[in-house]
Amino acid sequence: MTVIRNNWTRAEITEIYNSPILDLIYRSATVHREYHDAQEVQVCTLLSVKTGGCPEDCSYCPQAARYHTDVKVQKLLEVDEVITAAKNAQESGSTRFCMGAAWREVRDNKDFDKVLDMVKGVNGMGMEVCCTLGMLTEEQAQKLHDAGLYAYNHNLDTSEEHYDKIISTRTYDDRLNTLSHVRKAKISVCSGGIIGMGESHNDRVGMLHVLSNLPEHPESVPVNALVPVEGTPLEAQPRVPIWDMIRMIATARIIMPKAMVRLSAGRITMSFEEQAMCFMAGANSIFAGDKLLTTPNPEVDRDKDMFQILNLKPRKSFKDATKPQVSFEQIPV
Ligand code: SAM
Ligand code: DTB
Ligand code: SF4
Repeated sequence: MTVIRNNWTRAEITEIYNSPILDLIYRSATVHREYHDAQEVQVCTLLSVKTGGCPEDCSYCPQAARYHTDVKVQKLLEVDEVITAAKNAQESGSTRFCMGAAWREVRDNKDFDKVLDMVKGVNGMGMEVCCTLGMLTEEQAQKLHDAGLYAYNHNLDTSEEHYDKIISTRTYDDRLNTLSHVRKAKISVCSGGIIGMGESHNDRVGMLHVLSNLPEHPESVPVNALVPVEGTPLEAQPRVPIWDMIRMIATARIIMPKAMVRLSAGRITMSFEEQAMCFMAGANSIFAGDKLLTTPNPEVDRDKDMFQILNLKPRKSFKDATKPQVSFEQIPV
């Protein structure tokens, strides 16, 4: 059995990332099969509960107030609107529901109380509930945990060296601190990044190095391909080569064998064959539904066809949890 290591060196990760592509895929597919059922892919749904008007300057993001994009500002949704969306997601076969807010950080106010109610509601339905709300204090993480939050998404996005070319309004250490608050509150950690933002291969290795050397690996590592959005500084970035996506996924799988590696943003421009290679390399989750937070994603029916062709089956919720919160019969895709 491949051992779980938290002491990978940058040189070792570089060597894996640069190995001949077919050898790399063979190795990652082997590690994947040691720890996971290779036919199983988790289907997750995203909902933007508060959209746009964000004070941060993340160059990739259509929700930053300072860039002129087509995104319409939408204040925090009502709890019942969110519950209805979660029910629809569950009925179409989703087992994780992730709520995103275009906030720099959580503030202790009525909006946060409302998010806590959303978390309670979705957890009560037997779905893995996840949030991505920006920076959190230890106390806020604890409150989310007490409300039933299962996972928190907070991406490192890129390497520490490339970070200030992408974002200037918060630091890498801010991100790491939030991750440690999430970990301390016993919430499952979801953290990964984006490729295709003008970073070097070395930057990608750098990000994977930080993630794989955390005291505990994130349970979930999203690998996003940049979705370039008109009006953002990265609007003209070329599409990231599929081979780079595969190298990223395979390397993440090899160095963090137990993590769920999520083939996240960017599927809209990928063929079934390209996505199949990503699953072969060890990706085992997708976001379903025709919208991510604000950008397009493949239609549910198209993904159903893909699951059928590739003989994939949706994974049940709470599979890795020591104590399943609620036992619930899932509706198959
Ligand atoms: N505002 C919170 C934050 O930044 O932590 C949560 C929401 S934010 C939209 C969640 C993540 O979405 C970002 O960290 C980034 O990795 C990803 N993301 C945003 N825009 C993207 C884009 N155009 N393409 C790919 N990923 C993107
Ligand atoms: C993550 O790593 N990818 C998802 C989720 N975490 C929140 C979000 C991708 C957002 C893509 C841009 C958009 O739709 O606004
Ligand atoms: Fe705001 Fe998050 Fe977008 Fe950055 S990624 S601009 S913090 S919504």
